[in-house]
Amino acid sequence: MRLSQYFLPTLKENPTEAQIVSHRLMLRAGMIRQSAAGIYTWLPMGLRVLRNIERIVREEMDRAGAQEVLMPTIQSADLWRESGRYDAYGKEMLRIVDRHDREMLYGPTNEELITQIFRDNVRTYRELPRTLYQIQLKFRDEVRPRFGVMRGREFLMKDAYSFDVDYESAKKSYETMFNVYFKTFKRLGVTAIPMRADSGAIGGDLSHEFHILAETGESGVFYDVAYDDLMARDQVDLETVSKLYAATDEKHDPNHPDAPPPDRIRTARGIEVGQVFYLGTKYSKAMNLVLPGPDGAEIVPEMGCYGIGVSRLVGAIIEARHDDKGIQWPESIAPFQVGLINLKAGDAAVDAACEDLYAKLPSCLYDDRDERAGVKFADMDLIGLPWQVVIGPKGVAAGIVELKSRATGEKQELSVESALARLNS
Ligand code: P5A
Repeated sequence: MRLSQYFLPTLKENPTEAQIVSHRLMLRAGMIRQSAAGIYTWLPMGLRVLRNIERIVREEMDRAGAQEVLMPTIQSADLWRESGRYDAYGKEMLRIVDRHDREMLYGPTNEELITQIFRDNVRTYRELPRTLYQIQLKFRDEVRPRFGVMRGREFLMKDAYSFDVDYESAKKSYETMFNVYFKTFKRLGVTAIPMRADSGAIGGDLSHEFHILAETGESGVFYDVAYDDLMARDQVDLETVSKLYAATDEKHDPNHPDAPPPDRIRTARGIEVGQVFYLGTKYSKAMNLVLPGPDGAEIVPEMGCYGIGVSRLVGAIIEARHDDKGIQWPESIAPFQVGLINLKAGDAAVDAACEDLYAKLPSCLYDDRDERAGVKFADMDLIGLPWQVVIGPKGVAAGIVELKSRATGEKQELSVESALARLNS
C-alpha cells in the first residue's frame, strides 16, 4: 500500500478527549474515530489489526474443534424472558421496539440464543459435546464508556458456548478453552494472567478472567511470583494454574489460605481481555433444553461460555506495547510488516530503488509522500510497524538501505538483498 493513497488520517497533537495512551495512539495513528459515545468506526489501519486478532482467535478456536457460527445482533425480548434475564439485565441492555410493537434488544451476549439453537436442533446426547462460537458485535449501554475501544458500548467479542452431557465432560470443555486462551494470548504477543473470578451477570460457579498487565488497567491484580515462570511456558493447564494464587482487587484477600506471603505476591494493574465461565445447567434448565440420555432417561446439558474482547484487545495490546513515539506492534498482528521510507520522493534513483523493494515485500506500507524526512520518521514510529526500511540518495549510491526494528530501535545498514532476506525470513 502506498501511503500517498492510503486513508490514514494521522494527528500530530494529542486529542484532548483521550485519557489513556492506547486511546490517544489509536486516534493519532488514524485507526479509529468515535461516532457516538463508546461507538467507533474502524478505519483501514485499525481494521487490519482487528482482523489479524480475529484471525488468530479463529485459528485457535478451530484448532480446538470449536465451530464458527454467526448469530444476529438483534434478538427477541421473549427469548430473554425465558431465562429470566430480560428484567435482570438492567440498563446495560439496549431495548428496541420494532414497527409491530415487538420488543427486541441489541444482544449484550448470546447464551439464550445459542441455547434456543440447541433446543431446536439437537435431538440426542450423542451429538454432544459441541462448542460453537462467533465473532460478533455486542452492545452494552455502559454508564461510563471510556478509554476508547477498551470500554465501548458497541464492541467486538468472540463468544463461545459449550454443551456437554455431564459435569466431567463440561469440565474438560472448560479446560480446553482455558488452554486455547493461553495459546491465543501468547500468539498475540502479550502475557494474560488467568485469575479466579466472580461470574456476575453471566452466572455459573467457576470462572476465570484473563488480565493483561498494564499500568492503566482498570483492575488491581495480585498474583504469586511463580506466575512469571508459568507464563513463559508454551502450555499451561488449568490444574497447575488452580494451585497458584491470583486475584483481582474484587476477590483479593491477603488472609486467604492460598495467598502466598507478602514477599511472594506481585501487585499490578490488569486489563480484562477474556473471561471463561462454567455455567452448569443455568440456561439449559431455564429454557427447557433436555435430551434423551444414554439409558433413555432425560439429561439436561451442562454448559460453559467463553468470551474474548477482540476490539478491547487492540487497545490492551497497545497499552502493553508502546513507547513515547508510538505503537510497537508484534509481528503477529501488525497492520503491515514493513514501513518503507523514501527519503527523497521525486529523485529518480531513490524512487526506482524504493519501487523495486516495494514490489518484493508482500506486506509493506510505502511512504512515497513528498514530505520532510522528520515527518516520515515520526509517522512511521507512531503507527508502529515492526520493521522500517529507509532508502535515501546516499544509500542508493552505495547500494545499501537502513533496516530498523521498531521494538528495539536497533538499526542496521544492509545491502538490498540482505535486507530482503531478513524481512522475508
Ligand atoms: C462469555 C461469552 C461474557 O459476556 N458471555 C459470552 C460471556 N463474558 S464477559 O466477560 O462479560 O465479556 C467477555 C469479554 O468482552 C470484553 N468486554 C468489553 N470490551 C469492550 N467494551 C466493553 N464494554 C466490554 N465488556 C466486555 C472483555 O474483554 C470481556 O472479558
